[in-house]
Amino acid sequence: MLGEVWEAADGAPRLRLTEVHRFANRPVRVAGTLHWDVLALYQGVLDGLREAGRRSGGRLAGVGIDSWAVDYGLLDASGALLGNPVHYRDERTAGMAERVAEVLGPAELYGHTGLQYLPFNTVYQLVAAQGSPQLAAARRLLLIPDLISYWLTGVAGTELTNASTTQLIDPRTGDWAPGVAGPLGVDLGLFPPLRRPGDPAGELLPEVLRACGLRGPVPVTAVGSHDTASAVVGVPAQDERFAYIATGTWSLAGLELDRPVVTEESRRANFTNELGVDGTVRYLRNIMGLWLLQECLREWADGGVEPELGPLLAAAERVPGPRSVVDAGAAEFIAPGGMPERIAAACRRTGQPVPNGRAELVRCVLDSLALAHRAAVADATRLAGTEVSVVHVVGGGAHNAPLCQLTADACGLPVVAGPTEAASLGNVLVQARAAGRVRGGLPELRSLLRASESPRRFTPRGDRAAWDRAARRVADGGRD
Ligand code: LFR
Repeated sequence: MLGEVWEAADGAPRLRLTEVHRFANRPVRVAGTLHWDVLALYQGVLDGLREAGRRSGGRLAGVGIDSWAVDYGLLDASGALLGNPVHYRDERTAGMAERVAEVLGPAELYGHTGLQYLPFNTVYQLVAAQGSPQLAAARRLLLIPDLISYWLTGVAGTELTNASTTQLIDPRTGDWAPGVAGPLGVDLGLFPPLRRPGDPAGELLPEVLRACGLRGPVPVTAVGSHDTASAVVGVPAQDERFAYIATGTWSLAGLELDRPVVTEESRRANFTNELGVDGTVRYLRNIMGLWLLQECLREWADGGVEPELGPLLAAAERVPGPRSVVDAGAAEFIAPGGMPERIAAACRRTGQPVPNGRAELVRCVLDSLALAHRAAVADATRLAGTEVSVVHVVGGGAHNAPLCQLTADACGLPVVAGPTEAASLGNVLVQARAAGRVRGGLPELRSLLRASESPRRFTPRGDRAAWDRAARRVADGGRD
């Protein structure tokens, strides 16, 4: 994505974002393990930089990297990558929560880190890797955006917003949590020094400049390198009374707070305290998100071609609902494969009608997501002792009008949908500020966003009771 800050006729800055290159991210299962094809991703990044440079006369004012969280690459003493990073959806973390619990109970672990239990948190991946020759040979661990940044610059660092998803950071101090790493035998020395969004992260190496046809120097800036941290910067909120849902493969639903909520009640509600840009806390819950739909589409592909989403969504809108709903927070949906059958099985198990045909199944996914969004917003406000007057939906799902409307209906709150590219916008805004092109804190960055983007508004429609009943069906395992 190429971001440009330009001056409008009124003399005020505006932001423009252009997609210059898109590449597939295709995980590869090999010898029983699901990996990221990280070199293909790096090549995609180089191709994108070359295209961005071509469109801006070979000059770029900066580069910032964000990606999904928790996963990492290991480097040996010479800085060479030791194997392809393992995908967080790989099964290697099965049973790790139990193993960790023998050393640190769930309450104690939450007390240190305030992080939601997700089976794939980095700490469980590292415990699963213990004893492997690869980990033994490792001298450095780099989270995915830090790895890309290292290849581009030769400079190694650990960006804090993403580090906060490892379950090795204390959200109160914004520093490592030795009380977790020590007892679990995790070597914090593998992580290079922490850096914060806005910190310099090196310059593009001469070989990268050459490969991309760029003129140096091109500084690389640490941004909210966790995509969700950047997406929250990209929420065009007008004041502080908002909830956000960053929708894409995942739905990350919650609040922006100035301090973490690390209570036992919060742990039981499976809320996370990830760190955000400018010292904020992302108090949110991970919900399965459009992954449920993506996996259905993949399953329904005919000769490698997936069915078109538009007509399917239109058909799903005509199905009366909410009817059958599944728990879109359940770990049973994390792994890839067989999604339509798994959703049908969950409906059957909970005594609800099994969706009949694609439209009904898509409707079930949309209703289930809307319901999970509502629960997350309600629980977050209750646990943080605050209220909201609007729900911002950003990310890919902001394009999905039925999902936005159903979310408004279920929450009983207006939904403001867009921008879809919130993560890229948040990334670029933090770079632009570091480069001195824009000034201020998150409110100023967001007002620049509002001047540059036009989101769509969805007003809640009637029947709250139907959503209450659907919520009970999920909570009670199917009984109305
Ligand atoms: C979204 C996201 C989520 C994280 C999940 C796995 O893209 O980064 O925030 O929990 O991917 O890393």
